[in-house]
Amino acid sequence: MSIKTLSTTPYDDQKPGTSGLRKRVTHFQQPHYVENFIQSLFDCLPGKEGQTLVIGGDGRYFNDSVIETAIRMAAANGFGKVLVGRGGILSTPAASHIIRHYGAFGGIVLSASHNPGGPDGDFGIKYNIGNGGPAPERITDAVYARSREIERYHIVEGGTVDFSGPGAFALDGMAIEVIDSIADYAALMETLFDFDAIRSLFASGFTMRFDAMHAVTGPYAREIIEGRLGAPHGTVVNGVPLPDFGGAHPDPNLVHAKELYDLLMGPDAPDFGAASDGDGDRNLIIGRNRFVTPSDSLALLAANAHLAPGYKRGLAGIARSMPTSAAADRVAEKLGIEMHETPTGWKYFGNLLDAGRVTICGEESAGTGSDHVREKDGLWAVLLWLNILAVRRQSVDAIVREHWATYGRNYYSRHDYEEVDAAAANGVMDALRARLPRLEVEGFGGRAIALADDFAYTDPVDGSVATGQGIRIGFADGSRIVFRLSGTGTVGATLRIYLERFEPPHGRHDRDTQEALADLIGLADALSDIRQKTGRAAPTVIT
Ligand code: G16
Repeated sequence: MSIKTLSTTPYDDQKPGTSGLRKRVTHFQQPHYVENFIQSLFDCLPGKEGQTLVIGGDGRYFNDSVIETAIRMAAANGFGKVLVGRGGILSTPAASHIIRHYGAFGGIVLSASHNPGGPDGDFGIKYNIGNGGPAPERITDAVYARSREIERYHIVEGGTVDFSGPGAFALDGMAIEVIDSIADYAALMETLFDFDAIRSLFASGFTMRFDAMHAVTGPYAREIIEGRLGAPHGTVVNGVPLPDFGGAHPDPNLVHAKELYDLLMGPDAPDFGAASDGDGDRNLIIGRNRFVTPSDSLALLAANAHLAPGYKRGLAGIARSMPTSAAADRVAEKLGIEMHETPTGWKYFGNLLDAGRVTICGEESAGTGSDHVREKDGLWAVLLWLNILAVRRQSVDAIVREHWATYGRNYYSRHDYEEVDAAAANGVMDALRARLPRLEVEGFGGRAIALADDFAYTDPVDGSVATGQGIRIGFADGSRIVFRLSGTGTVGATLRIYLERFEPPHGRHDRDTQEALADLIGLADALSDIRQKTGRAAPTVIT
């Protein structure tokens, strides 16, 4: 066993996106691609010597191999200890909790989230800092810069690295502890939610289906929902994590979780349906005959959080990503608490959470979470919903309708054009950007435009600035269209169009969403000329 320093040549495409470096597995399998990125990261972490690093991933294809490489490189780069998930598995929120709970220096989380897995699927590497949250841009920018000049990496060769079962061992002087994160995570959930109340809800005959989509949440959901909360065996389906997610796309939306959606809309619907994604940080919430949009879910959770013991003292504030609907803003206004609008990416919530300025955060991309960790947390959202249902003893549909009657309804939808030619997608954005200065003056399609800009954000805690975060076009009546390029795709570009229209408390809340947004959809098409510029007749995914 010895530390080797091996020479390498840089790649020029290791720029982390919205959430770490995501590429096809085959891309990561290029010679030294993984080693280059991990060494670039370690080179940008002063003070790591002797510290503890958490390593784990969502169990997708290539997870084991990269975990072994990361452990060998951590030992060669002077870390004192590695905490690794049993079998290499840690959900993203559990990894965040483990980093915080054990006071680790940081963590490497291997996941491409909701993207498909398998030899031809996607892979990803992300670094989380000591607060448990995704590394801020100053770190990811430094890693990218380093990756463009790297010439060598350090690795321990020889010795055995076996993280298949619990235990502790050492590699060239670095301690390695294989941990089972499920118990730690479940214990944290017990501090936040009224498990007795939820147990009585299930005991009263309440029915649920949780679709773990053959992804990382399965074992956590089985332990908590079926084990500790007493839901009948079989409540959690697709609960065994598979390296290729059973060939499916572990994205809990209406397209990829269609079976769950159909069940909840059908004659044999359980009371409550939920799903989580590849690495367990996203969630989908569907009541019997009622899909809850992620933006509405954020607002509803914020308005009802006080019903759960962990939040009974109220919320310090709420934060949402810019493209998320303004439904939560109305709740913050009523509660008289701070509301923050940040760029897309959970990393932008970190400072606000650390500073105690917000308690709950959420994004339209099916992510909600709180200050209990520094990542979004799929199972947390499901448990908060269950806690609310256990206290209110109303259906999801009734709770949603009551919310709209109080706050009004933000009709909301996202239209995605996936795997579009990158030049064409950039062309759409550039043309829109060029029109911005005229739009506020001239309006469009006979509509007055109140706001037309490319979203920029100044972090109120550390003053850091993020620009170019998406084109916002706000109409005088409160409607809004946002155009943005995704930062998580791995092939070509994904263009997202976010559409939102506000219907006041006493307005019509029972319209079909696409129909209620039809005029905005037409305006978005006309403004962007997207069909002609991309050659696409329609969006790939509508959520
Ligand atoms: C990641 C980020 C989220 C972001 C989402 C969508 O989620 O953590 O904050 O909202 O991507 O990003 P984009 O619109 O750029 O594709 P995940 O679940 O993929 O890690």
